Amino acid sequence: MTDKIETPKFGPLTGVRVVFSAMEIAGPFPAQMMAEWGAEVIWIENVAYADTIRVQEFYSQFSRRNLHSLCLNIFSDDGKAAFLKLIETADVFIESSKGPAFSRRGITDDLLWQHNPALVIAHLSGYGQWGEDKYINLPSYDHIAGAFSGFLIQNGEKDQPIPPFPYTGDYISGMTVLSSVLAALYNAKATGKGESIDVAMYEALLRVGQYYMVDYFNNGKLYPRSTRGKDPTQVGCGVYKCNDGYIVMDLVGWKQIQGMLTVMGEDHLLGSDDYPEGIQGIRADSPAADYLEEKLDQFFAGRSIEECEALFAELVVAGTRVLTIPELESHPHYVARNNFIEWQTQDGDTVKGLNVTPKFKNNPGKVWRPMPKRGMDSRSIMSELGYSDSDIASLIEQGLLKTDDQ
Ligand code: CCQ
Repeated sequence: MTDKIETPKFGPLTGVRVVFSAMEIAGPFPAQMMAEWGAEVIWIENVAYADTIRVQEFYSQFSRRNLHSLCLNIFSDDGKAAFLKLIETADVFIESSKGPAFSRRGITDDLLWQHNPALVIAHLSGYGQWGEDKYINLPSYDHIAGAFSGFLIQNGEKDQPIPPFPYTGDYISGMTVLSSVLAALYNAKATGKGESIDVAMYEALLRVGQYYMVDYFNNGKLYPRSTRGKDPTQVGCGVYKCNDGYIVMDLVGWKQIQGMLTVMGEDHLLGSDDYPEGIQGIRADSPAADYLEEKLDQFFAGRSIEECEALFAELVVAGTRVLTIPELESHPHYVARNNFIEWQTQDGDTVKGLNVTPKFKNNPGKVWRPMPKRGMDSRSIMSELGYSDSDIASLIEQGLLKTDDQ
């Protein structure tokens, strides 16, 4: 008989079992975060082809660590029976496919709840489980969700929308799954009743894209996109070029505005009707906004990054250099907080990546296992579900189950 899978006990989610059927970034992201916080997480891969993330040599190692791999055709009769047995052992099931793909193939929420009434189900898709028929079955990736949600049109430069890389829409969608699953899990644990959550990628982005958009709904105002990395609504907020690189500043708060404008010799503007004493921010549609932005550009262009950082510290203005990736890797603050770690892959190679975030004081998360090979845990999981070695061999023979040693 094959051994059962084991997950060490650690983190705030110890004892929680999560099953997911998803690929790339958005759907796996919440599951893997939970795995780093102590949940036992089973990654179901299609037998027909692998999760496309596996072609990314290092990102796959980073984004699939701590997981168990089951490679099963869940839509065949025998595979579906095994999948439903697995669901009986789970607290959470996450899937990310084209719209209502699961219910279309007979795996409805009601069927899942017949097998496990307390199950929290999250469906992640581009456009949601219901709505206009034309949209709900369409495929979606980061850029599609960005374009459809009004998020992309707000990003980039004046004359062209530019996506906020890397793949912001995927991570925001994944974060939406993560937070909603945890809310539903809290309720399911208290009541014994599960939940089904419909996360549409475009809605996740629509939710976080409201800051400027709500003005349009209420007064018809549309903001221009950024010019050279500047906030379209506030003076003194955004990216500035020094004589040796880039800094950012968010000039917010009366003391900060007063301090900065005094150093620049522009404090004569303050105390007027347009900029009365005590203002907390300088609106980009105020009379002297363009003048001040030009003065800020000139001010920073004549100084080094170090001079600017020293000034920010002195005036208690929020600002910092724009760190390059090599700079952040060796930055003393990163080192002090142990932000990067190394671990061994299944093949014994060393890989380096981000440590677990955020930091839980009482129940810290950890990295305890590298990315599993495809189907590496198929035997153990099926054995745990009551399948004998010969049952497993038969499923493999029929091409419904894969293991890493075939
Ligand atoms: O966007 C992301 C990263 C991206 C990076 N980059 C910009 C570089 C591209 O930004 S992550 C977000 C990805 N999008 C989503 O998660 C939204 C919802 N999902 C989808 O829209 C589609 O699943 C997606 C991602 C576009 C991929 O579509 P696909 O290539 O057709 O693959 P699939 O849906 O995973 O699976 C293909 C088939 C499906 O059957 P169908 O085509 O008849 O509907 C599926 O049901 C089936 O395989 N299947 C399985 C199975 N798992 C999936 C299993 N275990 N057993 C049997 N069948």
